[in-house]
Amino acid sequence: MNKKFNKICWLFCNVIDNFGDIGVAWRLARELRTRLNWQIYLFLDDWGSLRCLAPDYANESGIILKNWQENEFADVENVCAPHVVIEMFACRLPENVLVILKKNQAIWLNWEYLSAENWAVRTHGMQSLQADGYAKYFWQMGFVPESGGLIREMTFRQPENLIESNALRVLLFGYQSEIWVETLRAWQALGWRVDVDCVGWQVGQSLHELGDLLAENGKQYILGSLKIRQIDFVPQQNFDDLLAQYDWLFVRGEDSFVRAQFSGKPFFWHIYPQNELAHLDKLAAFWDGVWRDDATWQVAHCALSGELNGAFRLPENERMAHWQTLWDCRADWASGARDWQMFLLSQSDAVTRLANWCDLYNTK
Ligand code: TRH
Repeated sequence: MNKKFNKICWLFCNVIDNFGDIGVAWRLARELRTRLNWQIYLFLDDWGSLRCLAPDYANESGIILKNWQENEFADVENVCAPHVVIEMFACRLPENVLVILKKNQAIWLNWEYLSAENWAVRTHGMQSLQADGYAKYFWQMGFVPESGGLIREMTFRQPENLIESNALRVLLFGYQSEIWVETLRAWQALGWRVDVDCVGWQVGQSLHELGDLLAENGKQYILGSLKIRQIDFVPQQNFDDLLAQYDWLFVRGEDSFVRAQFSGKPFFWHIYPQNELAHLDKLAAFWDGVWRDDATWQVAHCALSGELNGAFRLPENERMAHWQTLWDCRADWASGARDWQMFLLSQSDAVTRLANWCDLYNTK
C-alpha cells in the first residue's frame, strides 16, 4: 500500500437522479480523505452530476475517480486493494469487485439512506451475512447518538448572514409540485413582503402556471408583494454560505435537508417522493423527533409540511391561517430550529463514528 495513506477505501455511487446520491458520496469521500487520511477511489457512473457540485473535482488530491456500472463492471485497473469498501445506498457491486473485496478481507459497508425511523436506528451496524458467510454491515446515518450520525466536516462553522433586508428572504429548493403556486399565492394574499429565490429547475418550472400574473422586472418577477428570482446553482462547498443568506429554507432530498439543519434556520423538508406515499412515514418520524410539543405553530408547520409532501390538500383558508400562525410565531419557530441545530452539533459526526467503529472492528 501507498504509505502516505492510513487506509484505501473504494466508494461506489450509482447516480439515480438529481444530486443527492453524489452529494452525499462526495461529501463523505472528501471527509474520509481529509479527516482520516484515507485514499479514496470513487467509482461513479455519472461524472456530469459531480461536475455540477464540484467543478474542480479533478484537483481534489487523494480522491481518484473510476468508472463503473452497477452490478456489471468496475474499472479496477491500477487501483490499490481496499481495506474498506462502501456501497452507497445499497447499490450492487459487480463480481470482479466482490472477488477482490473478499480476497482482501475488506470491511464491507452499505451506507444507507438517512432516516429517523426506529428500524433505521435499530439496524445501524448490523451485519447481513452473505451466502458464503462474508459479512456486510449496515451504516445507518441518523440524528441520535445510537445511529451512524450525520456527515459534518471537521471544519464546519456556521456561516454569517451577510444580507440585510426588510423583506423575508426565502430559498426554495424542492421538487416539481402544484403546491409552490398555492404557497406563493397565500403569502401574496397575506400581504407579506417576501424575496423568494428558486434554485434548481423544478420549482421554477412549477411556477410557470402563474403565467401572466407574474410581472417581469429585470431578472426578477413580481407577484403582489413578492419578488421572485431564479438563482444559479452554487458549488457544494458554497452551499452552506448560500443557506445562511435566508430566513426560511425549503430543502429537499437528503444532503440539502441535513445542511438546513446545521444552518439552524427554520425550514421545510420537501422529501423525495416514493411509491405509495412511503415517504410520509419517514417524514413523520423526522418531525416527531424534532417538534415534541403541540404548540400552535408546530401544528401549523406540520399541516403545511404534510401538504407540501402530498399527504393531503388543505382548504385555502386553512392554508392561509397556518401561514399566519407561523408568521406570528416566527421567533419561536426560529428558536426551535436553533435548539435542534445545537442538539445535532453537540453529537459526534458520522466520520468520527465510522473511524471508531473501524478500530473496534479491527480488534475483533
Ligand atoms: O438533488 P436531490 O433531490 O437528491 C436526491 C436524489 O433525488 C436521490 O436519488 C434521492 O435518493 C435523494 O435525493 C434522497 O436533493 P439533495 O439530497 O438535497 O441533493 C442536492 C445536493 O446539491 C446537495 O449536496 C446540495 C447540493 N447543492 C449545491 O451544491 N448547490 C446548490 O446550489 C444547490 C441548490 C444544491
